Amino acid sequence: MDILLAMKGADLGAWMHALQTALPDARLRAWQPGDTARADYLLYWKEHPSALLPRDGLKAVFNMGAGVDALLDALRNHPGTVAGQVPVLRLEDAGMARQMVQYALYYAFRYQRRFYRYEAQARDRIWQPVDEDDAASFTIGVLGAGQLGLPVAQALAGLGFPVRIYSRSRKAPDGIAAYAGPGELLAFASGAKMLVNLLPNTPETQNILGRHLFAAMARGGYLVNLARGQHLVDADLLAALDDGQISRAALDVFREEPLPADHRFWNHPHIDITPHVSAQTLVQESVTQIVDRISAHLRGEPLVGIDLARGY
Ligand code: OXD
Repeated sequence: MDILLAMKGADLGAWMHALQTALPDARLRAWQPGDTARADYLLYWKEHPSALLPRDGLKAVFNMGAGVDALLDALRNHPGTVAGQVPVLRLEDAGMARQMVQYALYYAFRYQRRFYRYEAQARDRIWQPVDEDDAASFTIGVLGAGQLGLPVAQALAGLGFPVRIYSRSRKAPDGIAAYAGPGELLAFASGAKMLVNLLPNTPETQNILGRHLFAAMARGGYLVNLARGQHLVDADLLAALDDGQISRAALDVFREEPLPADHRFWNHPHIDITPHVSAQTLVQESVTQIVDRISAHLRGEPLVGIDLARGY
């Protein structure tokens, strides 16, 4: 079996070691420009789209991150790729949900308990309690009810926050209020103290984090964007922060990455920035999943890919 790794920026030594340990007989190779040779499985992440041209034996493409948008763009926009010919598989969580939960909980507490204000006060040696919100009145809206959104919503609800969830089709576990589709978006955001974005990046969801949504939230609310920079209207966030409608935002993703040195977000006193690290693809967890899927396929089970038209 030939496995081709076309994964830009990845530590290929670590991936190859984990794969070879799990599949001792597999032949592994790293993609190089011009490589159109046979491969049974392709592991792809942000590499040049020509890695996605047809090749003998190809049975599936694995997307090696949480979001499939970059892979779908490469498939659609580069002529002659294997789009529609072989399934595109996403990793089912692979340790990413756990990391997203950690990130979201950290900011929920940081904002609800106003830890950022105590940090600022401590720099000036100010000993002064500030008004905090009670968790029971700190309503959090989670946008996205997929493999990442659902566990985040459940974890927040388990800690006593009132939680709502927004998605394309209504889905939410017990105890979480579900809102579906654009017609319910403003009702979902209405009075929310914090929004956490975990939506897929599709034409319908781009620019969703904009002034109408912010205006529907409780005054002085908080925003946490863990999905894609394309979801956020940067100028609307800056205006909402200046106006006080939003108190603070935690941003892990940006329209342009790395965030350009002259971007206004960098030095904004009310924006917390992290460099797209909210959930990283963990080698061992991912390899275990890939090997399980390949083994099931070798036993004759079909490989079920994502819906390319829907975009996630
Ligand atoms: C992503 C990732 O899709 O980093 O953003 O996995």
